[in-house]
Amino acid sequence: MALFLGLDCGTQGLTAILLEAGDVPPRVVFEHSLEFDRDFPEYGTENGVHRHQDGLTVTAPPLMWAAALDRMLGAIAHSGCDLAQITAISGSAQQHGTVYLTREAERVLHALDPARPLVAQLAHVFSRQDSPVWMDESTRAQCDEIDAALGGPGETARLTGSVATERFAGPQIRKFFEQQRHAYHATACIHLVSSFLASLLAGSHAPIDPGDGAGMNLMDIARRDWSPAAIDATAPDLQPKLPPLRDSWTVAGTLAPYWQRRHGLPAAQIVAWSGDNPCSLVRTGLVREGDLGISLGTSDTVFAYRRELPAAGSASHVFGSPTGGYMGLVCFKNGSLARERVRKELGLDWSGFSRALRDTPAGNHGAMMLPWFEPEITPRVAGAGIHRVGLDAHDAAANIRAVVEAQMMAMANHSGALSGHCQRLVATGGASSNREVLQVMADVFDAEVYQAAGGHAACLGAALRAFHAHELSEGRTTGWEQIVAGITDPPASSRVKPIAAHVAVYRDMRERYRKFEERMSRG
Ligand code: XUL
Repeated sequence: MALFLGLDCGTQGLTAILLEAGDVPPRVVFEHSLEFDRDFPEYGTENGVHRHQDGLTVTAPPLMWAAALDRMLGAIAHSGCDLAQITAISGSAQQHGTVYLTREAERVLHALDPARPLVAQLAHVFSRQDSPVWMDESTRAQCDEIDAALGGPGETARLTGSVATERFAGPQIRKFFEQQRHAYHATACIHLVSSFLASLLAGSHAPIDPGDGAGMNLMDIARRDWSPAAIDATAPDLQPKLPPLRDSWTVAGTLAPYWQRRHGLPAAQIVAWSGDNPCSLVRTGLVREGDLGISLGTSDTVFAYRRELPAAGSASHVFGSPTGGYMGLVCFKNGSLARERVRKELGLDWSGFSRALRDTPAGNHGAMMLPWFEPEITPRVAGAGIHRVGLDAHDAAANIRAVVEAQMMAMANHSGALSGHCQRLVATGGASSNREVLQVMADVFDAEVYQAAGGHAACLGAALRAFHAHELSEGRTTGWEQIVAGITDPPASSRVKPIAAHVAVYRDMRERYRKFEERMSRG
């Protein structure tokens, strides 16, 4: 039975899923995760990243991602699965991060020696040892320059799907050009994390897909091709450094001889990788309009599928959907790390966290918190800061509720344009297994919430994309509804219904929260 491999390089770790699919309903047969901090301590990351002293710059070593990929394929080789059945491989990665490669990279990728670990051979391929990642907020000046060159934020959004955005690849590339001009000119190719890892697997430069490509402020969102105007506004001589943009179902090559000989894997198809949010869109079954996806991961994101190109707002983004069409997305930086911080500071385990939500009333007696443990993306808040009203910092249960209510109210308030059309919410990510959290979500959004079955949404989405691309390459035009049938439907038993009395409480409270947020984000 054919196997399809999905990989997901998230902020904090790398996950793999082998999916059996084809003549039988799709089924996960192997799953494995590596954590960067725990499994690769030599790179000295904290939650998968390096935070710099300015409080704004956040990077990660691309070599660490390569080391993880090598170890993961070794684990797959020892999984006991019938490796010969691995037919196609695709992937998902944290969005926006950029990887800068020298001219030497192409030759090295073609000639990887299976007798030596991957990282030992990548010493000379990087023109920049650190990759800025999605948590980086250090490019405000470059965003303003790009917006000004393109005719203002509204024009940048119309052209690229987003206003110039700090974490996006374009402003990051501009900063690199401005601050490390020599290294910029020594760069032959700039990849996203997704296309970089696909390139390692294929042994040659892989394309970028419109799902992840839209997170660069460089792609013309309507044409799904590079925008010469946006490229000119970003940095000189940039066009030749960008990999081609290709459909998400493009077969970029076959698994390079390095992986075949080193790990005994077959010459499987390498399908273009995409971003983690576009892959989660597939996994949550959002291949048609109607549902709103909410991912509670390192970042919290709200997203929806759109057939026609929607307008981007000042906080929302439009990406290409890897199924064709578009996806709208709003991203919040203070996601799982904020929930974790409060839980740990108050000395609770996860069952204590749930108990705190059960023991406190909807609306928290009017108490509210702005949980900006990190500078926030939505709304844009340049400096970290926790703000409380009517909330005793030592009241553990009330603080837990305050964080969850704040996150849900912020998501509901900022995703109005997306949620307006949606009938139900599909939640995914670590915290979605917590029914108390989902109850707050249902009450704040006034909508039924379902939990996507199983974890690792982006990874499974990548495996489903590998399956879809393989079908196409065999001339079978299996529709997306068929591809996701039987695996993405959230179980009916996971449904959480809104409670009318709570909905009424949050209707008022959302407005008070909006004003509180507006006041404090102005500084
Ligand atoms: C989306 C975003 C994050 C990362 C997290 O715009 O920045 O969700 O993709 O991996």
